[in-house]
Amino acid sequence: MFEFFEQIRLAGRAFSEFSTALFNPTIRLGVTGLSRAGKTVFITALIHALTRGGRFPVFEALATGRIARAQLSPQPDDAVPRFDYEGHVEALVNKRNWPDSTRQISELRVIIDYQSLSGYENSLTLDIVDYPGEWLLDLPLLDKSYEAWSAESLKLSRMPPRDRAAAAWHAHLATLKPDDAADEQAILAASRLFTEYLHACRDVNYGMSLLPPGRFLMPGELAGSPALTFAPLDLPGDGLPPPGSLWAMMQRRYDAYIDIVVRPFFRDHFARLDRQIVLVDAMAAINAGPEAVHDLEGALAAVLDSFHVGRKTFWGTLFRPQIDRILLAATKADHLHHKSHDRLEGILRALTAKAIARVEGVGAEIDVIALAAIRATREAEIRTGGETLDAIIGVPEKGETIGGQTFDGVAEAAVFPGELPADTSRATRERISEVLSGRPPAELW
Ligand SMILES: Nc1nc2c(ncn2[C@@H]2O[C@H](COP(=O)(O)OP(=O)(O)OP(=O)(O)O)[C@@H](O)[C@H]2O)c(=O)[nH]1
Ligand SMILES: [Mg+2]
Repeated sequence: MFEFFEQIRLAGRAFSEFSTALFNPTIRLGVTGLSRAGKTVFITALIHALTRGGRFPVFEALATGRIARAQLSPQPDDAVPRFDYEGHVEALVNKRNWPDSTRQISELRVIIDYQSLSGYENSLTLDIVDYPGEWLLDLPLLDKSYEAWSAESLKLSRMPPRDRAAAAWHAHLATLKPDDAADEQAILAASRLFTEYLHACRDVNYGMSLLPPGRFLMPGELAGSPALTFAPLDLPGDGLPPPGSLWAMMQRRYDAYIDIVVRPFFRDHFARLDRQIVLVDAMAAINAGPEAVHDLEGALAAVLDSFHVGRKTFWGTLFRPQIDRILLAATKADHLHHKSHDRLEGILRALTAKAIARVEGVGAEIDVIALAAIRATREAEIRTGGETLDAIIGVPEKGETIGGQTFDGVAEAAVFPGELPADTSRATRERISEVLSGRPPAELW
């Protein structure tokens, strides 16, 4: 059922581009993406292909030589968990299950020996770092005050469809007076309702992506700590918080979040990366509707801005981020017929055009591709009447419902994913949303 790195045409091109000119013998490659984007599957497939001497095109262009061998090596950072490659291969290949969700940073070192065209043996040390994209969304907070963040978060939460998810939190917020004495119970309630709102936005029905602070959704060992117990307040446009007030307390905790969570991530991880792959599940947003697509566009702009922001802040000048190449990849392309891959790529390109222009202005190169790390489907042509339709056949997950039928995790389904809009080069975001919302729903054969 699963075939690692099935040669989806497009994956090759940009990858070989992406990995050329590696003069530096040690490369730190960050792989990120929002939750469920496909990070774990992608890294597992990448390492599998490398260590099994796969014909995977990534490093073919590495000095246009050939890979003699690639092997795993103990990873160098003592404080970072190892990427559980063996566990994930076991799940994917032997058990035929998708890997469990991962909620923290992890790392793996691969040493690649290759022969260059001129016949020399060379070796490249590749450190692959897997971290949640939600952490990137936090980077703009580095130079944002509590007041500015509060105002932005509130504004966003008052726009549809977020306003519906925010109703309970807004009702509580209306009872809070920023200048009143700080009250732990009120802060706890505000923080809980705000976190529930963030979770609701992330829910499948909304599919929202733009959700800082990232750790509110994946708190890890910080769950329940004061640094994660705060929420936006409806504040006056200017002024200072009275000492001992609710406002002062929220502000202090927001600052603690920056100190304890955001700055160490920037310094210890982000600023040390050389290359970055950002995986995007554009299909999920497209399926959730135009609002989710719009929101994804905002989240991607924020993600790409973090490469830009990182450089111009005080912290950026101290720990100069050195990422010079960014690859944006639309994942799970095997959910579409290969004829639509160009279009998926085009959509991702259109969604990120403005943000890309900004990042390129600071000297990082960006490329966009569509790829499938794993091919879990096959393509077929189905004749109905006089027409031949392109279909995708696969096994929907247990409990998944398509076209009103609920699947048991064994039976196959054929879907017609429909056409993605073709010409996105000149298209504006509104145009894409309009086209997408008019897309016929997937049909069950
Ligand atoms: N068809 C297909 N599905 C994929 C592919 N990659 C990922 N998926 C699906 O997407 C889900 C999430 O993939 P993961 O690799 O676990 O995603 P992640 O970004 O590591 O997710 P978190 O660890 O939860 O942040 C998987 O369980 C699969 O259902 C792919 O190449 N093809
Ligand atoms: Mg993962």
